[in-house]
Amino acid sequence: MAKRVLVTSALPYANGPIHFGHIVGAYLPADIYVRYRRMLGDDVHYVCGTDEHGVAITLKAEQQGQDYASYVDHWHGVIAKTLADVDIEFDVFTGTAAHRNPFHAELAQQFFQDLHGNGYLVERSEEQFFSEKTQRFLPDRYVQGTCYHCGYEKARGDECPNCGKYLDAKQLKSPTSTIDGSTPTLVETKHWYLDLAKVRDEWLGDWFEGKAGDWKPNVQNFVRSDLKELRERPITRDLPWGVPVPVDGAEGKVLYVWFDAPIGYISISRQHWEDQGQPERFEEFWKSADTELYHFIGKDNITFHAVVFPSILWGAKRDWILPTNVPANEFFNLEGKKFNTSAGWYIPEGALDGTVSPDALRYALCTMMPETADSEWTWSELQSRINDDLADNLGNFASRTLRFLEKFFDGVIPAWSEPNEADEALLAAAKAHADEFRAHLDKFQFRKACQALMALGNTANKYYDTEQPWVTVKDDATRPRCGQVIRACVEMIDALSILATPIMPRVADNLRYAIGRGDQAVSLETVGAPPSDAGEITGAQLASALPTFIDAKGNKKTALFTKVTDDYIAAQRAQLEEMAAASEGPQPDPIADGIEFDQFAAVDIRVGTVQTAKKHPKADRLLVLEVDIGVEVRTICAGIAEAYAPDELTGKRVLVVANLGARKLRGIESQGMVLATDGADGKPRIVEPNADVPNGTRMK
Ligand code: B3M
Ligand code: ZN
Repeated sequence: MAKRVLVTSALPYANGPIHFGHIVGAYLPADIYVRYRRMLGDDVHYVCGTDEHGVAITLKAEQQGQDYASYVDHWHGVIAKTLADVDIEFDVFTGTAAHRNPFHAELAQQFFQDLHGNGYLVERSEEQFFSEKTQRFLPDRYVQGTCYHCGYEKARGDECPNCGKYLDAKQLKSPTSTIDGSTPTLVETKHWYLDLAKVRDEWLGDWFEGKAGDWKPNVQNFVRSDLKELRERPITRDLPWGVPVPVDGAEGKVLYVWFDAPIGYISISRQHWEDQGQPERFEEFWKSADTELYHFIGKDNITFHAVVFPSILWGAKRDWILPTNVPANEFFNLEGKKFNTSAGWYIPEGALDGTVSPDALRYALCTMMPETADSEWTWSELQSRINDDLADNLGNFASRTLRFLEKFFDGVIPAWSEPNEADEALLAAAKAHADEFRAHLDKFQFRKACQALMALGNTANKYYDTEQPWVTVKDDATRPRCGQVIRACVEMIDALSILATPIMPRVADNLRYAIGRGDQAVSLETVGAPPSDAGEITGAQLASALPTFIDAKGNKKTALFTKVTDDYIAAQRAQLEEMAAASEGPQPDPIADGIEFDQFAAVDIRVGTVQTAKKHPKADRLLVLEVDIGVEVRTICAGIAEAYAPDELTGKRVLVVANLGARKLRGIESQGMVLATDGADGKPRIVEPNADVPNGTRMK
């Protein structure tokens, strides 16, 4: 019987790009799981969208002078594309903002009211920072100040980026508003809290423990310690963007982003079935106790999915289903360090294009998945997985079988006939690998599922080597046996394509077209069974179904996978180091103490042109310039010899501080100063005025 299955991945914040760490944590495993369950014949819907509310978003949009809706639209598009590029295929990908999802706000408000009515919300007034200057409250990171744990000066109102502790904004030292720089005052405001301890005592604790053993160990351990320390969580904010709090007198207040975001899974589903013209399926899925519900997330989202969201679903008391499981992954690093775009520690867009196909990338990422502990991307691991596993194992088996058929059997796949013991053993081994594969995926062990796929490849390659079809083909007496062996190899390509289906969907398709089964349904049940149609197969695409590529000599070739070269890997590593080094360049100096306008106006800066330049006879660092500043010609000693040869300065336009007292520099009187700054290499650079400004013009 087909089961109803809902799969979700964490709704990515529409607030920046997503990288491999996110993909391997929450999207790739979900997508593989969805394809796997579909292959089992289940009725699976994969639901996702962008998370479009919250302070991180409003603050960035305001800083960039963009309206909130256009800001989230931009990131929605970028994120959707990144996910599509690795073939993450959702049934629906919308979001939580009102203009993208007409059902979201109403549903989130209904949850709020249900929880309120059922006694799980606590209402409380408390003081909160307020900017008199802009007349608005300053929740979370709208305030910054000095951390009262570690002394870090730019701690945010919700969290200290230095020591990682959660903060009570009111206790920050020297708080300032991040939007207007003013010192905020404390003003009384009303907020609602979710009484998690009450839910835990009534139900949550028993529910969670009742499923002990189902949870992945990382989730189980994390939540157990969380449950002990549950406190009330504020679920509203004073903000101009979000889902309005549905209570009279709550103008200007919205639901906290972490309250409305998981409800997004439900509202996005609703939208999905409305768009499909099957609105009745929404409740059929979300309110039937036997629907399975899986949330794929990264470890930083465990509390919200295994504690807070179940409490919201249960506390509303409207028969919403509860998560069947929350397969959370740990963190994914890059070559030993956290992915960090601003520190230059990331894989630049396009780095894999033309070298690593989306399928090869999916497979490699899957083998590196941080399932039980943090893990990392290394370039050498990528190379081994593609070359050793994909090219030498899978690719080699497929291509030698297909080319053999083309060469010795005129492209006709022989009938399955008179299988011997070795063939029976081969089928039994294939079935065993398929069973392992299934068991691993049922437990969300994606790395082990990859190993089962490779084990099947090894079994198939060994069979080919042992049976030596290249020998048996030569003799009429053994040729029938050769035909059966190569047919058995075709059945192994079939089996490999089936196990590859969730992980490498395109490769699986290629393989199935290669053996003439491109249009047939894929089922794990058939792996290891003798072929249902034992006759010979004509018209299969064979090696021409495999992807084409241009080899080093410029020839067009086909191969299931192309190998990754040492040069490519070395270049990627070098590029990573370069990007990191470049981003460590000089940090801008802090802004100096304030001055009055008069002080600025007292500095007389004139536009000039260098007439001559020569080396200072006694100082290597200095050049002696004659500069025409309109009113007169000045002699100026400038510390720029390190960066400029005297010749290249003649005719250069400069800015000169003209009323600076003259001073002698190693014997030559310098009558002013040429404005310069430091380049990225730390060497001086002359500041040049606009070309059409005459000498002598004063800067103001
Ligand atoms: N947007 C956090 C994240 O992207 C958050 C997840 C929401 S899931 C309902 O990691
Ligand atoms: Zn701190």
